[in-house]
Amino acid sequence: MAEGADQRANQRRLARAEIAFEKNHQPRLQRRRQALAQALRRRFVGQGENGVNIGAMHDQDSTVNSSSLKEGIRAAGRALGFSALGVARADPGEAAVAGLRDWLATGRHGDMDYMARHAELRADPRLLHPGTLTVISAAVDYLPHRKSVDDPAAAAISRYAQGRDYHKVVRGRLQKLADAIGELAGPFGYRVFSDSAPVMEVEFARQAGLGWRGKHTLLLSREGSWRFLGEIYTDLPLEPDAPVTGHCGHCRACLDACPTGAIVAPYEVDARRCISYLTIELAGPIPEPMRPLIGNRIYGCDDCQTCCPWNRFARLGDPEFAPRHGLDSATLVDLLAWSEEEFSTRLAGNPIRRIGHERWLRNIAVALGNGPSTVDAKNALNSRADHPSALVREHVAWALSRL
Ligand code: B12
Ligand code: SF4
Ligand code: SF4
Repeated sequence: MAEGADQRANQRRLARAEIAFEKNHQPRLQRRRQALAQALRRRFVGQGENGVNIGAMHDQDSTVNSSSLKEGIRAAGRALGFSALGVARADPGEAAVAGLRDWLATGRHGDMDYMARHAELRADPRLLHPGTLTVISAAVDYLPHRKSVDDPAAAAISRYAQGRDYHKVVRGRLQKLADAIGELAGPFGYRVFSDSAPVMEVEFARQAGLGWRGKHTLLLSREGSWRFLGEIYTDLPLEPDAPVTGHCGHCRACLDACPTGAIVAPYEVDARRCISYLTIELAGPIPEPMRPLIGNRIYGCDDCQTCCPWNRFARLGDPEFAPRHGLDSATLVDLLAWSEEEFSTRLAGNPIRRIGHERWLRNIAVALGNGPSTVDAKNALNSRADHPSALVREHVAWALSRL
């Protein structure tokens, strides 16, 4: 899962605008921070148990050491349905940036050009949003209330994509959280994200104490990993939380469970082998040797999380993400029959819509080719054999050759 195509164009525009903003509006930023300092002084001096250090809030070494402001932010976060919230400095650190560079240098991002193009913005929050001192990292749970149907003729759609589009839901909530912070602290500079811009989301969540990095590279906690992440970049100099220690121990269940060997070493995913990349990010043909390994997964993959022992303790997800349109139980044959119009209307507000009807058909054809050789499956594939898209036709022919 990654920042989508529509967001990529936005990123470019925003990055240019933000850099221009940085050049032209430094004095305005300074004034805004001074106003913020005064607001904080008014609200928190004499109130906080730890006192307030706002005299030197213009650099990363100063913090508003006010537990009452942070407690206020946490309480607002809980009221808005965030399952975890923490604070990190706006600096991913050398090790994380070196990891990102190594990953890019070895080509593990595949065709996700935006990962390479925006590496500098990703590595430095102040380039993406000038004036950022702090990252407020927050999580929302999405584990569905019931298990998906386990049947090779059914479509396996990853849990995160069975309900409403998290990009909008999480960012909407973060905006409300930012409004609540404004009520507490007065005017402040900020920008909200959830998989919508070049941000090192897992690393900041780790630093903010929301959990540790599992060997599958996702953020993992004692309440599991079925969580979306989102952030507020802000010029509030809040005191960072402490990271938690990792609890993967000797376990390697996710490395062993991965159907394609995409977790090439602990904490290293080669996206080119990951089913999530192959079914969502990759625009062209799915490499033939990978197709049989995909099974009936038509959008993303959950295997490295379903096998994880910590997910036994996961909480049920937010009702916003409850499965819609039977996406937890639909058959491959039924989904292949959806017209382009049905695809667009039924999946309005769902992240799947972003891949478009052509890739949707490509993925379902591969899954049918991996499934049982039934008359229904063959008829369904034959009905798409003359599809105007060469990509769809080739995947349908491949599938028919296996049934
Ligand atoms: C690109 C991307 C993908 C790509 C690449 C995945 C990946 N592991 O990098 C693909 C398309 C494969 C993908 C898949 C999925 N994704 Co995704 N993805 C992202 C995205 C946009 C960026 C992640 C990133 O920066 N990758 C770059 C690499 C370098 O980072 P990394 O793997 O975390 O590696 C770090 C270290 O492990 C180390 N490292 C890595 N490789 C190497 C190599 C060497 C030699 C060294 C020394 C170090 C090192 O350095 C890195 C920096 O700290 C984030 C959103 C965001 N903006 O952060 C969502 C995000 C990570 N994805 C998410 C999800 C849910 C998924 C899926 C579960 C979706 C699904 N069900 O199909 C799968 C899980 C696959 C997996 N095991 O990672 C969530 C994770 C939530 C959580 N609990 O952590 C995020 C945070 C989106 C969100 N806002 O919720 N994703
Ligand atoms: S999402 Fe699936 S393919 Fe990707 S790393 Fe996890 S188990 Fe492997
Ligand atoms: S499956 Fe095991 S190794 Fe993988 S993330 Fe979970 S605890 Fe860590």
